Amino acid sequence: MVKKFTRTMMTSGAIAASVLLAANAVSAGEWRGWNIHVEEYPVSHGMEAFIAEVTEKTDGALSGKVYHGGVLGSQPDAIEQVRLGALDFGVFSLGPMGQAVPETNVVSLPFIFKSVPDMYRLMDGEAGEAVSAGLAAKGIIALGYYDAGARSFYNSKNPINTPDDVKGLKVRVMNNDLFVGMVESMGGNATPMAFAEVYQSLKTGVVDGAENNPPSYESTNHYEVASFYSLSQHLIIPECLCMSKKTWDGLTADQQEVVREAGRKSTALQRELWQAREAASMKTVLDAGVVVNEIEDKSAFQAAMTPVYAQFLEANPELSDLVDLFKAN
Ligand code: BDP
Repeated sequence: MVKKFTRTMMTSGAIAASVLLAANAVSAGEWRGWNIHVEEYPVSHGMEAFIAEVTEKTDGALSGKVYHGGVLGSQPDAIEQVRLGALDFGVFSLGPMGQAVPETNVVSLPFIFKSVPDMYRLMDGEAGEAVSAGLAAKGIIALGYYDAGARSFYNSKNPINTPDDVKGLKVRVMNNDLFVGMVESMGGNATPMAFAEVYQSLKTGVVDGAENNPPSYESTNHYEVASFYSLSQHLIIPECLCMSKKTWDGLTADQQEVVREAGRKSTALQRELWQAREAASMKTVLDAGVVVNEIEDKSAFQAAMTPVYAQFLEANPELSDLVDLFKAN
């Protein structure tokens, strides 16, 4: 009698599961990955390579789908969803992660890295481990730090050669008070805004400019509506191939090793693709007639942005050792 009852329960459970499957059109256990970029982008290729490797190495026991183009929502929302386990993985700029994970703010300080190779070295070493520990404490496992180059200002009004040229400009920034302070330190008006809204806002004059790396400036077509690109290179912000700790904790030790290795490989691939894409994006915008100006001596920008450090350390005194660790290397 008891046996029969159990079997009946299992059968109805299985039926319920398959109904659920059909409704979601994703197989059970298939991970969902969030990506803000278009499919043809180094981040996107890195994520696809990651999930392909995980699937192959586990003979399909683990699999997933990457949702490109931000269709699963805005970046700040997606970060929360990965923390909660509603999304399994994603690639996030550390820029908008500061709200949730204070340690990530350190890499959002202007000119904290001297160069992109320095960023690699630091993120792959002790300093990066401290950031990863901060992420883990907030429910996110960092599987690797992708390259996002250096961010520079662009706008529809005039070339920016000195901090004074930013005065009065309405500049879109990522969602983080640090970036608001950064633009205000030069007398500009900062507007935090979702990435997806920037093109229209530039076009209609809601903002005069924004700041980003060449591949994002190009792939979003922002260059069509803001054709002065000034190479201030004030921010070098890495991106994190992030997995939800909830998903991670459900894996066996062997599976975790497979995922770690796939993360390492995907990071190496993304960094390689990034270099080529940066050059290609610069060529595209130059061919389209964008006025690009180099800023040989960036010391005036560095000096103007110095108050950002003081404000940050005043609000986060416990992070001053980490700031020093990044600065000393
Ligand atoms: C791009 C980052 C992306 C950000 C975007 C932005 O790859 O994660 O959302 O900048 O400015 O470079 O919002």
